[in-house]
Amino acid sequence: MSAQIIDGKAIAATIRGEIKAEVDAMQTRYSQVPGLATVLVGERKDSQTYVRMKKKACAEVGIASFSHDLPADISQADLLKVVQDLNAHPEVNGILVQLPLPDHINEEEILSAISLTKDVDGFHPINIGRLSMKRRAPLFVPCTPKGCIELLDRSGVEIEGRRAVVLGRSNIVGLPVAMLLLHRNATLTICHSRTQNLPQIVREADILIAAVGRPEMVKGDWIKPGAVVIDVGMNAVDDPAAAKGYRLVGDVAFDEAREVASAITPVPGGVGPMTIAMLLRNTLDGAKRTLE
Ligand code: NAP
Ligand code: LUD
Repeated sequence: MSAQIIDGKAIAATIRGEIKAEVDAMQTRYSQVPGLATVLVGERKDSQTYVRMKKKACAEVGIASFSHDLPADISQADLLKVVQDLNAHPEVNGILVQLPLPDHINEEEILSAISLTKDVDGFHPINIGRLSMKRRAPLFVPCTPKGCIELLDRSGVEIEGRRAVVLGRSNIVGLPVAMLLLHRNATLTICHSRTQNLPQIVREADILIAAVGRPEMVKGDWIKPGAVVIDVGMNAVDDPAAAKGYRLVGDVAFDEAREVASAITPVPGGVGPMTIAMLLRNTLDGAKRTLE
């Protein structure tokens, strides 16, 4: 039997509709809308694409966006100054510093400089620390991990008590999504590049979150029959038949996995649009907190 396809694109569109209604209400009641500042350093094509999509999504729901496109050779001090100015800017409720930053920039120092109340990516060490502890609420939860949980919830997938396996332990996806699953009472296994017998461990998963950045690494016969698969991977692979010369694939061999899983996210159209929807949600929530 073929798996249910979890349509992240459609779910994200529903969420953007919910956000737009709340932004409209805020505008009516307070004559104010939420504001997001985007900080893009350098000219990486993928980062440019994602930031453009984020600004377009802001416009669609009525969130104001403030662009800061900065040269790749900007100094640490100048970038820090941009962040500090945005911290003080009254119309900015959220600050997004798109990652990765150039090698000469100290990422930790930049992310730590973002005001806790404007940290809509949830990457400030204090927010990550709170996310990782019991009963310590972070002000914001990172967007991609939050989007993964939202996809499970809106697809009616039970998390509590189930075996969850997370592939990857990065600061932006693997680690925070694992913490969220733990808070929701999953029984958790985290795998990484030194994990032994990976296929065997993946076969235990009722819920599999793949975030390794290896095209189609997870094969159909690694999936437990009936498992739910959330594929975070976004990998460009050469494809002469495609208009751009490449196509996007996930970390999971989709065609094989869909024959075994009960539900699975596609790439594109799965987690990606949810990352952007969660950024809008966090920006709106930040603005609401400021007004209250
Ligand atoms: P990352 O920082 O490169 O982390 C990759 C993780 O996977 C690391 O923990 C690494 O282990 C582990 N890993 C790598 N090769 C492995 C292997 N052969 N077996 C087991 N584990 C392995 O990547 P990331 O930023 O988390 O991103 C992961 C993927 O998600 C990428 O394709 C990225 O483009 C995509 N992504 C998508 C979204 C979205 O919104 N859809 C958002 C963010 C990222 P070690 O820790 O041992 O090195
Ligand atoms: N840095 C992110 N760096 C990279 N895909 C994203 C992403 C949308 N500070 C900071 O936005 O949250 C972040 N905060 N990230 N990412 C990756 C990561 C960051 C990835 C994919 C998409 C954001 C997305 O919308 C579409 C999809 O999967 O359907 C396809 C887009 C396309 O190129 O066609």
